[in-house]
Amino acid sequence: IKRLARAARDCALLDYYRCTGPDWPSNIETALKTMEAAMTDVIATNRNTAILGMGATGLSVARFLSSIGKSFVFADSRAEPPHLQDVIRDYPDAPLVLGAFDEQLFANIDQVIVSPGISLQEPALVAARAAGVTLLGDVELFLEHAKAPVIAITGSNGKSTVTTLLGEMAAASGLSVGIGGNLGTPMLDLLDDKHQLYVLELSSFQLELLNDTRGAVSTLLNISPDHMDRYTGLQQYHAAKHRIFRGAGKVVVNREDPLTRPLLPSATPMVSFGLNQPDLGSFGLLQGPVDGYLALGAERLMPVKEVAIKGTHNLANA
Ligand code: UMA
Repeated sequence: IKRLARAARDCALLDYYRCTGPDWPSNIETALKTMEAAMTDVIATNRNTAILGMGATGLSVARFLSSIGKSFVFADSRAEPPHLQDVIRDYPDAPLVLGAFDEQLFANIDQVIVSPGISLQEPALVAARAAGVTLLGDVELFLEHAKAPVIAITGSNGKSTVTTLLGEMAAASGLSVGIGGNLGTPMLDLLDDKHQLYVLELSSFQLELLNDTRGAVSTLLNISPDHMDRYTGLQQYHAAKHRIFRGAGKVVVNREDPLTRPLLPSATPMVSFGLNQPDLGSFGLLQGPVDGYLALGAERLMPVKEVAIKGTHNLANA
């Protein structure tokens, strides 16, 4: 490309306008950077925003948007959602729309923050998306504003245990850590500039709209059929779960569950865990699950007998 550009104008493609430096407004590099900045601004200030769902997530989104001075429409498909009175009290200026979602709701809306309990197959959401409305989840907002590294954990089983263990280990080592997500505390309520680390449990519902984990350490612990009322089959559930690897900076995989293996460029650092004997740089068990050791390669980390949480599956979680 560079050669082509030089042949055309005797300068690099990104300096197509000869003599303009990167600080010139007409410089293509500058324009691209500006565009990139605008595109990564998930909640663009000049866009009309709706929050769908008045559950724990919807309320956390409302608190977050209010904290950055962004107005919103609040909607829930139920006639009497559980936190309605709190919403009326705390957001007297926010238009409220209750009852089944319809296309009218999105007529003047540019972006919608969708709560995880709402299916993206809702006909009104499908139509809104087709009409160009941006659908976002709270995780996208969270990742845009989190200033500390993020560990993102999903899986069909054990994700709450692993999130809790990891969070407590980080806290015990002296880090200020925010722990939550599907586990309980909505992730936007965790945002705090003093945190040095976030450990998030993410459900398949929360992952459905995620496009970029922005360099997180991501893991998919295991996959077995779950929430099959929401998905057309295992393949769709699997696809939702695997979104956790998009843009990951490092991945941790279960070498005994091939469905968890991500399709990623080989340059992405990868660590594996399993209940079998680990290779160099991987986690596993030495000398079996009864009298053996949790190990990193050949290095014994801890006797199995000292692991307080019982059950072989918890050795994998540990
Ligand atoms: N609902 C409606 N209409 C709406 C909005 C919600 O009928 O307009 C219903 C949903 O169908 C659902 C219920 O209300 O039955 C709650 O949905 P929600 O999206 O408002 O849920 P939140 O209160 O925000 O809680 C969500 C997670 N719940 C779900 O994904 C269903 C909580 O995980 C999570 O702790 C919380 O966000 C904070 O991140 C719970 C859960 O059951 C524990 N998760 C499932 C799981 O672990 O298997 C995925």
